[in-house]
Amino acid sequence: MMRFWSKIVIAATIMCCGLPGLRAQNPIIQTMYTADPAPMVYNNRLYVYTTHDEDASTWFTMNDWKVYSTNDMVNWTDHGVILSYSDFEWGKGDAWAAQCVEKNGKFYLYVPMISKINNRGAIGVAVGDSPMGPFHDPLGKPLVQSEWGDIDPTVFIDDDGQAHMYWGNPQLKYVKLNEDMISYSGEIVEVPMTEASFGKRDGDPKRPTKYEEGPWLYKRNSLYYLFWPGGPLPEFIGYSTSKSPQGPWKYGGTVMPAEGKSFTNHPGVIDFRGKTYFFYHNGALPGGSGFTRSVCVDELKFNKDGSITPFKMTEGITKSIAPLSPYQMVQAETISWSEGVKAAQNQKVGVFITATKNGAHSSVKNVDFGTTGASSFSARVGTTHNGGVTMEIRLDKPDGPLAGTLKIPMTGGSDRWAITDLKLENKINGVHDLFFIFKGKAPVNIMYIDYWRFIQ
Ligand code: FUB
Repeated sequence: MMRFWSKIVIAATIMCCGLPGLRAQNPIIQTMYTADPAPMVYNNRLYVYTTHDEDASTWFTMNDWKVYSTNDMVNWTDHGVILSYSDFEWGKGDAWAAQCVEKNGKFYLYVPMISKINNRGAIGVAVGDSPMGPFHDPLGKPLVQSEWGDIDPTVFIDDDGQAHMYWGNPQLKYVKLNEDMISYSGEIVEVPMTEASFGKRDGDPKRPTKYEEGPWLYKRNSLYYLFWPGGPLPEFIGYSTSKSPQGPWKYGGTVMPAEGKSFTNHPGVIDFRGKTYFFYHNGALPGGSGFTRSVCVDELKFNKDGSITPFKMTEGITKSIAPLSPYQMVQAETISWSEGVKAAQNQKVGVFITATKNGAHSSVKNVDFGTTGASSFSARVGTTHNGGVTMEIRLDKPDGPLAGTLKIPMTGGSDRWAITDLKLENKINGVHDLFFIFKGKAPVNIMYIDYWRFIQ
């Protein structure tokens, strides 16, 4: 608990710092607070599992896990809440940093939470048939639980099929998972916390090394990397390397210095279409703090010898790596950048977005209309306001050329929707960024939108 209070003090002292210039694509999710990113590639699509800081949290108020995905590194689709601690009979709270891995078409989501069994952290595993679940708890009990420190699991399946799991704060722990991925063999190993492995921390006899929590196991060119948030707080991200997934680990240095409004950070590293991406979190959204965090991504570059030169948080990946087709149904919660927009989900339509104020906007990047071009537009929308609510479609910038204005009919609630069509005055050809500008006189909750598409 002492540790948490010291975290709060540090959070308060750095609250004023902010992250000047951090805009553009980072944070990648603007419609709610997300943290603890855990990327996974499946079927040539990149998924990122996140935790979820509740709005206006002043503590780690975290009840569920979410997943987002992208095909192009700039437009991210929100797949909603996929699991909560309350889906575990033994779960009591604190849906903290998780990781999902795929094996033989099954998805294993390793999740830490407080257990009802002894009121302490424990790690469970939920299994699903798709990256979005539904997930269920096959064990009905924790996969691992000791007296202390069981948080932040990372699981890596090596080329020989063996799955390795690390976790823990402040003690790093390790175990080999069995073939079934829901049990383990051998004793849980307490990794020797040596200065050679994790660097020397000054000033805290209880934590002699820099390692704090949140490990991420990754392999590149036969070298294993363990990325981890390090202290003293605020957390930087450091790394250690080894020729074996079981160590011994050699401290490599800093990957990302501590920065910004969040006193925690959390690494997730993945290869996707020829590049390596480094996910982390900060407090850069409006209202952001150590308890209202946001997931970001940057490219990770290695030196020739495999070492990493430290780099600072950036504005993110600004260039799309694949076009977005406007002629398929595009979920409105596929977003490159948004302001004044919140994501929600219900039984009726799944995930959708709400424009919370007049002038709020959402956008997608690199939309390829081709040479035939688009002649009309259709969207599933709704509002509770009677008249005067519109959605402008603008090209390339929030105040770019107006392609059309959709009038939003009053439907009466987010459980009632209308599919509304618009004939465009001029065809749209070529590649554009698209901006949807939501307009209405009401002070809050102007309208909601579930999906959109253009027609040729
Ligand atoms: O998000 C809750 C906890 O904060 C995570 O489990 C840690 O890694 C830190 O990010």
